Amino acid sequence: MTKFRFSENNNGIGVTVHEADLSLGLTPSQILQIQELLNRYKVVIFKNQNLNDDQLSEFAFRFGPPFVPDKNFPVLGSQDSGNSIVIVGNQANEYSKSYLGHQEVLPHSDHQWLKCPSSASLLYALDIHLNSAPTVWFDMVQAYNMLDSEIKSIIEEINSITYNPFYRPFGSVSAKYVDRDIDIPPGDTFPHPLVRTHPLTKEKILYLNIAYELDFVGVPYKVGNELFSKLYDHIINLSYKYEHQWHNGDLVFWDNRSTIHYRPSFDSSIRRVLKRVTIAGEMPY
Ligand SMILES: O=C(O)CCC(=O)C(=O)O
Ligand SMILES: [Fe+2]
Repeated sequence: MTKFRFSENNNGIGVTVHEADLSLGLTPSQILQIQELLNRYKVVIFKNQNLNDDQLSEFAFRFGPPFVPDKNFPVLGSQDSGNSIVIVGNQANEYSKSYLGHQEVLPHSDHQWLKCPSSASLLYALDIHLNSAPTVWFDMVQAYNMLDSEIKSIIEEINSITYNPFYRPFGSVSAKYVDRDIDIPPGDTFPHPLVRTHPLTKEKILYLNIAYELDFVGVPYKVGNELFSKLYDHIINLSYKYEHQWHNGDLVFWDNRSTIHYRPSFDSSIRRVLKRVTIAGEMPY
């Protein structure tokens, strides 16, 4: 087979690839096709996969090297050093430890607080029971495009700092514009452009999470806080989203530069276990 058939979802974000058995490996033209689909649709969905850890990593690392956590800067799963596969689950089980529990996970891009945040990630559904939570991805290229030109010109010049939530008790952080005169969150910080450029598509991206503590470099608190709440409302009301209802065997590959993702809370007694593999990225520009 040379190229895969695919069908797009609504709103330009999300595409489902048909009749792919990723355990068989990929031809160069299929790898290029999937990269093109990721660039264009930002979230690429494969159904009914049956992959062991080697096959999962082999698929993922066609698209870039593994993201390796630096022990000085905590991230999800970095306690298990050396393993590039992290369990995203609500019940500890035979798959070893489990992370992220059952609580709401607010809209964020992974590792935005690091010098080099990851470029993309994959979640592979292993054990999903009825009525667990979906995952929702927001298209942050469209979030940028939909801003009015005045805001665009203001934010073009701004760098933002996302504070590492893993220095705080797990699950205790929610979106908050930081007042540096009162409290500076712990940990080293790495400012990044609030409007970043996608290295492959050259598109501009509103690079802003609405999940963690953050601020804008050199911007007075009041001005920054107002700007943040405007951008927050803008993102919350964005219609360019893709919501994925999980089934066992689903593999979802997403662009972590051009999207943020969200998960609602769900009943802790409903089992929901996925494996996540993450691909390294560059310093945003
Ligand atoms: O559980 C989910 O749906 C998403 C979790 C998440 O944010 C992640 O794996 O990066
Ligand atoms: Fe995440």
